[in-house]
Amino acid sequence: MLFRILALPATVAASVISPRSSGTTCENPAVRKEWRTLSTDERNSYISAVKCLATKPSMLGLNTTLYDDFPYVHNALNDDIHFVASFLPWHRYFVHIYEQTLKDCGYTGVAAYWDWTLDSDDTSKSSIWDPITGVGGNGSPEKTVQIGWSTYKCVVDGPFKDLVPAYVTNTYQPHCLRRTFNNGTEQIGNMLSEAYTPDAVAKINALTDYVNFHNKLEGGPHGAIHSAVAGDMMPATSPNGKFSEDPETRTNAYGGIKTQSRPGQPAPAEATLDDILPMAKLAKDIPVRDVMSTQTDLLCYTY
Ligand SMILES: *[C@@H]1O[C@H](CO)[C@@H](O)[C@H](O)[C@H]1NC(C)=O
Ligand SMILES: *[C@@H]1O[C@H](CO)[C@@H](O)[C@H](O)[C@H]1NC(C)=O
Ligand SMILES: [Cu+2]
Repeated sequence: MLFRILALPATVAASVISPRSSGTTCENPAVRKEWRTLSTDERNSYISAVKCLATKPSMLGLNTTLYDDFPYVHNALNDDIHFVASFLPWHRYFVHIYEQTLKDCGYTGVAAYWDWTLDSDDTSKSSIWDPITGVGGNGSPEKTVQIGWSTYKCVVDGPFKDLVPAYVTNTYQPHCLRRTFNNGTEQIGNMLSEAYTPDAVAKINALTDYVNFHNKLEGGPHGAIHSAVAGDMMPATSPNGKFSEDPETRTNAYGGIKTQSRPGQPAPAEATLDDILPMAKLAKDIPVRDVMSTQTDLLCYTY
């Protein structure tokens, strides 16, 4: 399963604009919850909805499931949405679409996220991996899958042990859900937690320059969690639930490179709020400015 929730604070004192768009009907924003604060019913409802996605047809016209549409689109757009200015707004919009799709499949709660900082003392022992109250644990050496030249460990407990993700990158290759907890070597160790301790995340949140903030967040905690869980990666999410310590100035702070910077290529254009977030038919493509605030008709949530 794949869900991410990223806050989009940070900033540069770019423009100072009210955090709410005018005319919003977002009077009572949904309050997103950390996984472990969901009630048993909410957790079960969430898990059933993820499983439901895996029983519905693709909305992209693929011969795979609605569940697979999300990793498929995320991967297809990989180079357009990572290490560029739109990393945060794109993922914010993507998570919103995922949440809506879960609701269409019967989920009745609010979007959930995993606060990595709560586990940084010993990530591999987190209750998030619990087979009953969590999402199941590490891959098992007892059940493996061969993909290309590599052997991967399959998740064998918890609600997603029978999930069969269809794609490896964008190649059709149905396989078990894979996880290989690690610390950059073969060891599990503490799963690169230096990058997402409460302190490390607080330092990033305190950055006032959008470009700096986005680079440190993407390259730091976000990258560490991807690498440390490995395999198909799992429900990642927000290290940082808070929308912003300084919404007045931060809401419309945006900038940086519009496309990835490549050696030998001309320098990328400067990103703007009018840049379009591509969603590859999963939803409407919209401009960055439409997701700069979470308290609008479109998004309407808080933490
Ligand atoms: C689905 O499409 C893939 C190509 O993307 C093909 O390899 C596979 O055989 C198809 N599966 C079914 C069940 O039609
Ligand atoms: C990984 O964990 C092992 C065992 O705990 C430790 O010896 C090693 O230094 C760790 N490596 C990193 C990069 O944290
Ligand atoms: Cu991504």
